[in-house]
Amino acid sequence: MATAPMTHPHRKPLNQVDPTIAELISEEEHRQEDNLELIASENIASLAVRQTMASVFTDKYAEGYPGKRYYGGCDVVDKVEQLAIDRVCELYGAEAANVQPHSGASANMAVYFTFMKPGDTLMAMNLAHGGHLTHGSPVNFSGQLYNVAAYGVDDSEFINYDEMHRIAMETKPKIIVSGATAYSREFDFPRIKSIADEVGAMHMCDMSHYSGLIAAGEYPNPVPYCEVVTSTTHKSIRGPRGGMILGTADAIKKINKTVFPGLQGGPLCHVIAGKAVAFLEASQPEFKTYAHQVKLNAHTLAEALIAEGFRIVSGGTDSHMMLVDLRPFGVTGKIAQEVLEHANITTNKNSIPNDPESPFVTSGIRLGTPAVTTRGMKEAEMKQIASFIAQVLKNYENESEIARIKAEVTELCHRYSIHG
Ligand code: DSN
Repeated sequence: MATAPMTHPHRKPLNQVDPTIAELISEEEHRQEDNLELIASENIASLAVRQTMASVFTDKYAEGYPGKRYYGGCDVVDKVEQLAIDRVCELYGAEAANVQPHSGASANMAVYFTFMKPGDTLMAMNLAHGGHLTHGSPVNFSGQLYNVAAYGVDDSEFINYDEMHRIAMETKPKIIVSGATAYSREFDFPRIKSIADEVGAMHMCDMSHYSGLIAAGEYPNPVPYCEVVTSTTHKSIRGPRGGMILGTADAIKKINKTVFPGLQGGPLCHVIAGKAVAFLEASQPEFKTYAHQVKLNAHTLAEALIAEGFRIVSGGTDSHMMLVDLRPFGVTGKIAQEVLEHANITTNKNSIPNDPESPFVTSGIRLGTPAVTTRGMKEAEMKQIASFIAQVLKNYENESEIARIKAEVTELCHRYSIHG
């Protein structure tokens, strides 16, 4: 009697192998579809990027660099990694690049390990004014291994470059880091480069937040003013989750040894392939239109929130993000994040400069427009979102009002699907 051919377990689809994870993927897809994503560091990767990430490149070991690998069978991944390097150098006008860092944090670590010894001075933006954990926070390796000199904003809530200059002269840092996670204004890269030159420091920019805007010419490009530029690849640039380092040929030659074999083993070839796709996408005219709209949307959202009675830190934004001071509404960042989530609006609580609340409570939320712009939303929707936020925070103890607003948010989300 003939028997039905068996499907080899290796060929079975996910829903047959692991229905639990298949169901959780579907749950997350629905969450993303039904929620307004306003976390400034998140975005929605393209189908092409996601397909690449799920490709056979996940199977390949390729320690080393194109043309200099430790394992055989690397001729195809060599082409992929070289393509990613060439495309990213072209995109930002960089001499050289390393596309292997698994994250922005490991990219920053590779630069510090290459150019500093424990005890050397690292100068970067104060975390409480918008800097990042890897810019010298005491709970991070960067604050534990290095002597940290922080610069920040003054009463105008803009960076005080005279003060940065004074601190650099006094502390003589090895590296001055520009870039931030919660600073919405433009950095003056030529000024920072001149301060760095004067004190004999290297200028490194962590452009993670702004990298998509920079690729599209919508934010100043730090590359001509830095020895090294690090970035994540999944924020405004809209690629796969990961990191990268750009720099002079000389700097990247040294950094390459730190990334591998210094810090990492086999590169994530499937992610590097996804980065190559994202760099191609970011070089297209459609991406310029997208990045322009991201900025326009952020500006519109900030203005509409001001009209609703909120205070925006520094009075506005030059980028994709803003910090909202919630004190006029009498709510903390912690409460705002929670109640907005009940109305399907995803944000993160964030300290504002000189925040009287602790970092676990905060007086602010950080908002960004990259993800909602990817969905196709424009100025009219930003005004609607500002109104939703104000309505939620004015009625945060009123469950039926929150439910009503949630229904309107969901309806807006369904008009702008994450699937395009
Ligand atoms: N977690 C990122 C952000 O939200 O800005 C920084 O690493």
